[in-house]
Amino acid sequence: MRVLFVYPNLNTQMGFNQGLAMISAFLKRAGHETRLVNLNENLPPVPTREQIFAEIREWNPGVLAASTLSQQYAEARELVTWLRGRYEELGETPPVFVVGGVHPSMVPEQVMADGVWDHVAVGECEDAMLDLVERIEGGDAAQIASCENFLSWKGNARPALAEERVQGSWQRNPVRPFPNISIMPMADYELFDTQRILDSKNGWAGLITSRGCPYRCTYCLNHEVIDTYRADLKAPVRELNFFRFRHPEEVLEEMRFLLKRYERVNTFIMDDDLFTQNVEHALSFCEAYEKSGIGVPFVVNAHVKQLDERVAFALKKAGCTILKMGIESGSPRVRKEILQRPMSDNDIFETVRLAESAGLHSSGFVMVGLPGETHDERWETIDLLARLEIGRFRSSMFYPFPGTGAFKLSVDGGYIDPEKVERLTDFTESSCLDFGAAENLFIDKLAVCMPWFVNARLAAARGVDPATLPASARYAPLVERVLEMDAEEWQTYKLQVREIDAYTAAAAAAAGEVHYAIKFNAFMGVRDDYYLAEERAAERVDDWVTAAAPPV
Ligand code: B12
Ligand code: SF4
Repeated sequence: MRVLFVYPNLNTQMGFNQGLAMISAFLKRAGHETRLVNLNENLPPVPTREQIFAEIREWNPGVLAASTLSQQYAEARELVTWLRGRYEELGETPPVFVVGGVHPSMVPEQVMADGVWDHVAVGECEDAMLDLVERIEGGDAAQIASCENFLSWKGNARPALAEERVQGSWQRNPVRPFPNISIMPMADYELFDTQRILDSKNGWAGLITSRGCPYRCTYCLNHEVIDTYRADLKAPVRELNFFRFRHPEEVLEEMRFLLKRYERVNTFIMDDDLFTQNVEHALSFCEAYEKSGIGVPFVVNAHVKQLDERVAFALKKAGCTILKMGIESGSPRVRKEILQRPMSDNDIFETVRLAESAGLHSSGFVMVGLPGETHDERWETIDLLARLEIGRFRSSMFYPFPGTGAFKLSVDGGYIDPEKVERLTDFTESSCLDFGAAENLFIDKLAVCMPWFVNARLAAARGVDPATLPASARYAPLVERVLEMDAEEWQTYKLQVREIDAYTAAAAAAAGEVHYAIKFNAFMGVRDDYYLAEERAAERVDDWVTAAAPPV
């Protein structure tokens, strides 16, 4: 059968979709044909709806399958609603419409209630999608409607009237066990315009060596995923085999393929939720990678509660450059009570120090605008970053993903702004929570200028006079000015923040001051030693900065 995938990835970060690439590999291995409509403004030309419709009619797939995260879902639903309308106008039968991915997995009943899909997928679907496609080919309605991992209309008959497409008219079939990722075919990179994606991501290629995570942070998908599998399979967590690993040799084979098939791959991003969690897996991968001689730098994710010293040094030896970890908030209360992410300040300090002593560049994620967080607790995040002096940090606006515990906290606390919640496609741009005008303004300022706030607090964090730490003296007046601005003045000023940051950071660098600059994207604060070394390596640094900056 022919399956046309749609990835509605507009106005958000560009990304290769591993999930679709894996499903496509499974389908192709079984002899089916696949194609992709990848909607992203960075991959022009973006086809219009009419062009997509024309492609469907020309290629004539049996199934149209969309993959969506939460912020991509509205686009997918609107496209399929429109396609259904066009088929109706022509009196033709449309393909079978299926949707899967993180959003449908988190709120499947809500997605089914939209009434536009024939099947809504829950969980990891490599085997499940193949099974569904083959049942559709078989044509037996009862078989199709009862396929595991899907919500389907009873008798495979989507009611003709919208008012009949309600709870009770569909069945929710249980999920099947998690697929065994150690025996899977390689992701289908040919499905995507992979060379163009790699080029637009500066040669950074994402790979996965494990799936799953043992934690249950309220803002992440994993607690809901595991609860769904536990309920459906009626088994305790330890029997579900959620946290799974690929054999290092399989990952190396995929890396070699990427290097041979595509040009300019210069960094591998290991997109595992937590690469360092299983010490044995991490050590065996590092050893195999080092022996392989592939030698391309790579970056990994870690939890601050789990970085074994042997792993830290093995990572460095194997070529890992950056260790990324979730810090999320500077307040231990917020981490424990709101995020369900109990970790002490000490855990954070020890892990960052260990990473840096092993020679890894440390990188932390923090969130601003959390529900239930006080104004002072927001300052705790700034102060923790200033005390930590981590290599870099990325601050994101908190976005409550439907189906998560944090979404419920946001609704129960009365924080959700219903107008904004559907509209946002990229949650770094603004918050969909409402904390009142004054606090909303403060949060927006934090999100845009977090590195300035951190720089201003560096001296206090070290307990020294700002005069002895000039970066604080340099940035403190900027922060004071930002804090004094009302909403109107801020709206104009914020557009100039990158520019002001560029020249302020250049002056701080010329004077040899420890500081963070906004680099790589609008939400990343990078410590001077790292970005200057990188700029020097790329010979991009201005002459006058090179002359005045201290040796790295
Ligand atoms: C790698 C990754 C990225 C990469 C690549 C993203 C990509 N599109 O693949 C990068 C760094 C670019 C990225 C960016 C972002 N990410 Co991200 N990312 C991940 C991560 C860590 C792994 C995703 C992955 O590859 N999983 C492995 C594959 C095999 O699983 P999968 O994609 O879910 O697919 C399976 C099922 O979902 C299902 N399925 C998927 N599609 C379909 C379609 C059909 C028809 C069917 C039947 C089944 C099906 O079957 C697949 C195979 O098993 C996840 C966390 C996680 N554990 O999932 C977060 C995650 C997906 N990211 C998230 C977010 C929020 C983002 C950003 C918005 C962050 C930001 N502020 O910019 C951007 C959005 C960019 C974008 N447009 O995709 C959230 C999404 C939450 C939500 N409810 O939508 C997640 C879940 C993390 C979290 N906070 O919980 N991300
Ligand atoms: S540790 Fe990371 S991947 Fe695991 S549940 Fe928490 S946020 Fe999700």
